[in-house]
Amino acid sequence: MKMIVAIVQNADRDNLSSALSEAQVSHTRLNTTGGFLRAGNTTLVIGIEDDQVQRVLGIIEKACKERETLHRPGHGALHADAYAAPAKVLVGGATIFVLSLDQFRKI
Ligand code: 2BA
Repeated sequence: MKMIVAIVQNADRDNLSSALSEAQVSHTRLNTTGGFLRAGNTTLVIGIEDDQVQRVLGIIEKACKERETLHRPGHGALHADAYAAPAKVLVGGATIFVLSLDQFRKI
């Protein structure tokens, strides 16, 4: 059994959630905030059998796009110069952790 933790952009979360549901993949959506941009993103928690991991990673890859966003100085991690120009930052498709689980139980 594995747990996939996938951090995705809010713009992709509904498409991804629908695709996972269509594929009958149970998942939980958490509202989260990126530490660098300090903007909202979504973290999905997915408990899955080992042999389904690649299928789920494929669904995530298909639904999540890379996007350029502006990091505005004064917001987030960079506070050095309030007059500095916004910097372009590439975000996504998804940041994914695949963890081995000792147990998976529903009580
Ligand atoms: P944020 O922390 O808000 O980061 C947004 C984007 O800013 C990142 O996109 C990356 O392109 C850039 N970035 C992050 N930290 C940076 C730094 N110290 N210097 C320069 N640029 C930096 P992604 O890599 O696609 O990450 C998207 C979101 O995934 C992150 O949002 C964070 O919530 C999560 N994430 C990424 N790597 C992680 C990690 N190793 N552990 C936990 N969460 C992670």
